[in-house]
This record gives sequence, C-alpha cells and structure tokens, in this order.
Amino acid sequence: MTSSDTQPDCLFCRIVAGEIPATVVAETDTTVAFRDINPHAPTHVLVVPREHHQDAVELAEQSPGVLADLFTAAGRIAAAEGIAADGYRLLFNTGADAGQTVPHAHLHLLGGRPLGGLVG
Ligand code: IU
Repeated sequence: MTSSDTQPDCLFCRIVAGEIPATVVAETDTTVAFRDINPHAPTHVLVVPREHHQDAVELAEQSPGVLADLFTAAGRIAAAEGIAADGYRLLFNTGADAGQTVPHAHLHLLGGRPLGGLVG
C-alpha cells in the first residue's frame, strides 16, 4: 500500500475523519492527536498525519514536512499535559517485528512516569 489522502478501510483514517470515536487532544491542519485506548503510561497519546502513510519511513519519504509536524505537535501536547519538564518518549513502531499493528503512521507520545530503558 502506498500513500493517498485517505484509505477507507484504515482505522486511523476513520478516526481522523471522525467516523470512529477517539479522545482527541489536539488537531492541526496536518495532524490529529488522540489518547491511546490501551495506555502504557499516564500520558499515552498517538499523533497521526491526516494523510495516509503506512509507516514513518514512508511518511518521511513522501511528506517530510508532515513528519516534522508530528514532532512539533507532540512537543506542544507534552507541554499541555505538564510532562515536558520531566521528559517523555516519542517512538514509531515500524513493521510487524516492532509490533506495528495499525498500518497508518503514528507517533507514540508516552510520559508521566519514569519509563526506564528500552526493552525488547
Ligand atoms: P502500534 O505502534 O501499531 O502497536 O500502536 C497502535 C496503537 O493503537 C496501540 O497502542 C493501540 O492501543 C492503539 N489503538 C487505539 O488507540 N485505538 C484503537 O481503536 C486501536 C488501537 I484498534
């Protein structure tokens, strides 16, 4: 699958379109951010591009400015959540072995507790 504006059978495209409910915490012209339904930290927000791209690398190749927008949005959300000073984690799972379950690029913003080191 390559990119397009939306994919009708994509869960996150449908959240972006407002067809599936989500707890949206921030929106921009290019991004939507909503709380993860299975949070791994007190703050666990997914920041997604409105455009459909299957993963972060495809997003970087096809819309690098939108990739940057995801990070800018995440930083603003971290500040709004009150976790910017203590720190937070930003990560993309890319592909099956990384545990990517939704093939629409999404930046995880995690914080609100010490997160420890990365584990496999
Ligand atoms: P992953 O990087 O593809 O593993 O992350 C997908 C995330 O999407 C995961 O943390 C789910 O809990 C989350 N999620 C969601 O927030 N809302 C949903 O309807 C579904 C998954 I399905």
